[in-house]
Amino acid sequence: MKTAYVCLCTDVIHEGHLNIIREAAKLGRVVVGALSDEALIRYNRFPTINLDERVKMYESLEDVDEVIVQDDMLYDKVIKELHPDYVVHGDNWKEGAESSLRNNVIGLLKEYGGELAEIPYTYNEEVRKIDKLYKERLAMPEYRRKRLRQLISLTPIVKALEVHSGLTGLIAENTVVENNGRLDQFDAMWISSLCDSTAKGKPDIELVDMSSRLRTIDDVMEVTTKPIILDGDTGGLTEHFVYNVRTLERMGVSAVIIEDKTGLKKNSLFGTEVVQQQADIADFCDKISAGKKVQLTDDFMIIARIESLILERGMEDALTRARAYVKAGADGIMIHSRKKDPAEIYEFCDTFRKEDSETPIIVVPTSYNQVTEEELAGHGINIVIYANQLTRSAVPAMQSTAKEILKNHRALEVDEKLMPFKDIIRLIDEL
Ligand code: SPV
Ligand code: MG
Repeated sequence: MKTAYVCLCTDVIHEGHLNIIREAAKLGRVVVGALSDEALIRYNRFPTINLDERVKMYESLEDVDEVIVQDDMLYDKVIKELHPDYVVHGDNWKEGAESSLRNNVIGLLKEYGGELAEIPYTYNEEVRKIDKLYKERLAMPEYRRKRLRQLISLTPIVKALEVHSGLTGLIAENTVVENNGRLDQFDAMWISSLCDSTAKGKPDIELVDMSSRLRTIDDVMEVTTKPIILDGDTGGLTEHFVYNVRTLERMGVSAVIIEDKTGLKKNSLFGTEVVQQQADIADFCDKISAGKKVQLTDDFMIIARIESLILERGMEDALTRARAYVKAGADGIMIHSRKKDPAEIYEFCDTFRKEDSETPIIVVPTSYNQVTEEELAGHGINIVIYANQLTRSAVPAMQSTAKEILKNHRALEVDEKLMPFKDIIRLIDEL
């Protein structure tokens, strides 16, 4: 009896999947590989049911003889162990980033004469509808909110990209690249106070009020499913912060990060070049505790951001604050630095991790941008935030375009640097 192997990474079985399995059954004994959560989150949409549930679901399908777990996006291990006569897949992976996985499978099968059977992908109205419903489910607050905590336990380091609009949200949501044969994507979104303010032409001094910030969050949420970390600045008055925690939690935001500053907040990257005052430890602890007290789910996270290194108050001060904030209920610690060298960040993380192996650590490597995600994870860091790079790439591009048009009294010269208008009108799909 021949073996036909099908890897599935779906939460919802539709006609397209059933068709692939039916075709596989014509070729031999059907072994389904359920892609592990760790592999799935890099490759596809976030799972709404866990691996055990997916395995049970696949086992219940007619024509499926056995279900195994495929714990890597690449088929190497599975193919080497199983030596299937056929790998069966929809033909929709011939193009785009997934084609690298296809090429890898072709290479592996060639080694022993296995065959790739590609089934024309069913993409009818019903399949389209199921696909859309599945995506919309992920955008619901109860799914989105808990996803950050799920990611922290699933991946060595959660990668968050700055967004400040529906369009930048779509970039964080949809950008997928191939890296050494595997696919990769961002895990989460950071709604930066700097970039949200900049997009509105305002300075980053808590001038853009919470109603406006909520509007930005809503614009992003309308078109995305990935979890949101809000830059909550100082959190404002404790009496106001508790209301904002409730609102953010209800909307489906996963975490708010508040920084231990008081008075007129300026951007941290100014450091000591401007007057900035760090909050009293006890007052800031009260703010954290008050926020934790009012939240209704276990999903929502209040993360305390320590500004001691930014304000040159020393490592001991940073560590003292970290201990106090965790005791007050903080669900994570963000440690910030504007040095070019990551040494002080690593010293903080290594010391903190010796005392506390659990509390998530978050960093924003804007100035020390040479560090890799792997190095950060090696120092016990759980979330890396790319806090402003989308905005910083857009501003020079727009300034240069404006100058070119002014210089040439027409738009011809600049056109080759621009996205073709045929593409911009198709960038956003209609319902
Ligand atoms: C932001 O992105 O607004 C931040 C990070 O708070 S930083 O600009 O580095 O202070
Ligand atoms: Mg900020």
